[in-house]
Amino acid sequence: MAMKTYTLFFILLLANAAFANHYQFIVKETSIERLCKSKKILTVNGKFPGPTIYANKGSTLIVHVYNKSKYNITIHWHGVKQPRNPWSDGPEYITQCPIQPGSQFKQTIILSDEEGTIWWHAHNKWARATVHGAIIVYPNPGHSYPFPKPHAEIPIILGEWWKDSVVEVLKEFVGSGGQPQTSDAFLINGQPGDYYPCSKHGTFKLEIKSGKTYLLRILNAAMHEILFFAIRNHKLTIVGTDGSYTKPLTRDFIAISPGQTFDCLLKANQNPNNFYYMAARAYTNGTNVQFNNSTTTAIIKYQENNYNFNNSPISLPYLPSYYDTPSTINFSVSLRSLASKIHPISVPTKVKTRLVSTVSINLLPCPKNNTRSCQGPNGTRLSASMNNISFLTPPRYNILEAYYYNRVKGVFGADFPDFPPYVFNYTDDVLPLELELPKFGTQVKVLKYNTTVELVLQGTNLVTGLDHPMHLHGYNFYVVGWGLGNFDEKYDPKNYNLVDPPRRNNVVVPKNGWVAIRFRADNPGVWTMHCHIERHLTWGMQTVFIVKNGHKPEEHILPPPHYMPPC
Ligand SMILES: *[C@@H]1O[C@H](CO)[C@@H](O)[C@H](O)[C@H]1NC(C)=O
Ligand SMILES: *[C@@H]1O[C@H](CO)[C@@H](O)[C@H](O)[C@H]1NC(C)=O
Ligand SMILES: *[C@@H]1O[C@H](CO)[C@@H](O)[C@H](O)[C@H]1NC(C)=O
Ligand SMILES: *[C@@H]1O[C@H](CO)[C@@H](O)[C@H](O)[C@H]1NC(C)=O
Ligand SMILES: *[C@@H]1O[C@H](CO)[C@@H](O)[C@H](O)[C@H]1NC(C)=O
Ligand SMILES: *[C@@H]1O[C@H](CO)[C@@H](O)[C@H](O)[C@H]1NC(C)=O
Ligand SMILES: *[C@@H]1O[C@H](CO)[C@@H](O)[C@H](O)[C@H]1NC(C)=O
Ligand SMILES: *[C@@H]1O[C@H](CO)[C@@H](O)[C@H](O)[C@H]1NC(C)=O
Ligand SMILES: *[C@@H]1O[C@H](CO)[C@@H](O)[C@H](O)[C@H]1NC(C)=O
Ligand SMILES: *[C@@H]1O[C@H](CO)[C@@H](O)[C@H](O)[C@H]1NC(C)=O
Ligand SMILES: CC(=O)N[C@H]1CO[C@H](CO)[C@@H](O)[C@@H]1O
Ligand SMILES: [Cu+2]
Repeated sequence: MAMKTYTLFFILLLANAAFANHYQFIVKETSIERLCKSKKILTVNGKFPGPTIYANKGSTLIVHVYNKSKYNITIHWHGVKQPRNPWSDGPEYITQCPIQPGSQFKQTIILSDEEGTIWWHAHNKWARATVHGAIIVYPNPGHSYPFPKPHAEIPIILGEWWKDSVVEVLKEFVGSGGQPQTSDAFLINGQPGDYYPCSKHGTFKLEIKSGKTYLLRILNAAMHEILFFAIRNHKLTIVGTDGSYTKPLTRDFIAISPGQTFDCLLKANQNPNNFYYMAARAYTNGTNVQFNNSTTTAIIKYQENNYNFNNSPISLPYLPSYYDTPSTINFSVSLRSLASKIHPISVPTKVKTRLVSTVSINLLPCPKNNTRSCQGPNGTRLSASMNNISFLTPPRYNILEAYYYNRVKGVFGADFPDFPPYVFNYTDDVLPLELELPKFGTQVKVLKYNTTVELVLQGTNLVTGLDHPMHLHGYNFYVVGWGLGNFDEKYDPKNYNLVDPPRRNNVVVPKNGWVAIRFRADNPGVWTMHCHIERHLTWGMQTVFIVKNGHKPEEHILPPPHYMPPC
């Protein structure tokens, strides 16, 4: 027995030696040339997109973040559950105070059952526009993918770019009360591509070999837009999402929301003498919502191809129209968990805690002393809410430390409602204007350890119906149901998928529709849930779950690290 343990330990050591377990993240301003000009942006290690982290399933990483910029920063490990370790989760003023200029924070990233592609990004203000990168989690040593081993793996990071500094874009946005300045480009691996001025030379190029299969690890790091993504003449076979495997799903295009990831197999099975574009552009279907309608591209070249692409015509793939809601819904509801013997799932079948929350856009009346700040519809200020509460981020402390030390009163309240405070026809075409006004507050929902939660997220047509990609920290959840219109608690649960629902950390509540998610609250901590469309988050579409400790010591939040950034 002792011998066996020893051997296992030795093998683990060897296997883990393949990847670094320690990373240094230097946050600093770096000049990057895009769209004909050079601009200083916040980066990690001078890279844009930032460095990729490689790890084995279940390993623990240490990332030492040094802030050598003049801005506050925090880093979140998106899709990492961080069992019992909210201390390194990252959202500013929720689990920590920011890492201030000149200071540092050693973060511990505890991987558990995540396998596939997840990512990291800044989680304060709008810094994540340029501070983000992929995390690739490989199967445990001795295990393989539940699909044929790909010839190579390529991160495809979709992004969004402003010519102005995002700090200024955010300031102007908050000051105006209206919509943010639309972005100037979308990006594939940091590059806008051939359809933007001065960008041809930098266009990302992927070389593939006829007959081989490639694994594209696609993530959407854009700030505001759900994106359609496709490759000319090639199909994509989705095999994973948000760090969990799916049943293979083969499609001509994908729809990917900010915050989501997809692992897709690409077969090099087309005429090698052509060049092919991969391309992405926005999807949004709301009244008076502005977005940039341009297309970002990258080029696929076969190794066997001897032509010079500078004089070869390249064609774009088909992408659905900007407003094509049915296509996005069709795609996202077609996903199924792999749910195999080796990759089992455990969907809670008995629900102890039932919650329903609306997700709404709201309007605020114009303050008399600052009418310039009212560029929302009809001279109002735009806002957003869950269960009619527009979330106020604590200004001077963070919820985790306030909760853990039980010292600081008044940082948050525990009154997030279990159900919408007012029941109405949420998705009616015309709604009374008085309903558009939200309340404000820092209200959390406290959950008992190990309770089984069903949360129905109900979109509303207040101001405008829109899709909302809702992201939960600290958990993966199962998407057991969805529908258009209003959730009907009598009939809809009968159609739930409790057999192989997709396991995700970010699900789109469809425009004027709902989704039902389930999870077991077995990770004590302070975990935010919010819309991953950045302007909606800024407007307050957010809440926080506090999951209490269980009885046993191994069901408690881990002790805090020796050093947490102070406020
Ligand atoms: C979209 O981006 C392009 C290229 O930067 C720019 O020319 C155009 O004005 C933008 N469109 C909108 C609607 O902002
Ligand atoms: C994109 O937006 C611009 C500016 O609003 C508009 O002129 C153009 O027609 C739009 N293009 C498409 C393809 O919708
Ligand atoms: C936009 O959304 C509405 C539902 O709110 C839908 O009826 C309409 O078909 C969508 N537009 C398109 C072009 O799909
Ligand atoms: C969803 O899309 C697939 C692939 O395009 C198509 O075969 C299927 O009919 C669509 N399903 C619905 C319900 O529209
Ligand atoms: C406007 O008044 C509110 C409260 O009366 C105050 O908090 C705010 O600072 C004032 N804003 C300006 C621009 O004076
Ligand atoms: C809610 O509004 C929709 C759209 O106007 C309508 O079709 C539906 O019948 C309404 N539901 C109820 C229960 O009134
Ligand atoms: C939200 O709360 C505000 C303030 O109490 C109220 O005026 C509004 O009608 C409420 N809206 C909804 C949808 O509950
Ligand atoms: C959590 O609840 C499940 C089902 O009720 C139970 O089987 C399990 O033992 C519980 N786990 C703990 C640690 O309490
Ligand atoms: C703006 O005001 C008009 C007239 O009162 C109203 O019909 C419209 O719904 C309002 N728009 C919004 C987004 O509230
Ligand atoms: C940076 O964080 C500190 C600590 O919370 C805060 O006092 C300061 O105002 C922040 N700076 C900016 C520019 O937000
Ligand atoms: C200690 C440290 O890294 N300080 C840096 C903080 O940010 C300023 C502004 O960029 C730098 O000049 C300092 O070197
Ligand atoms: Cu949203």
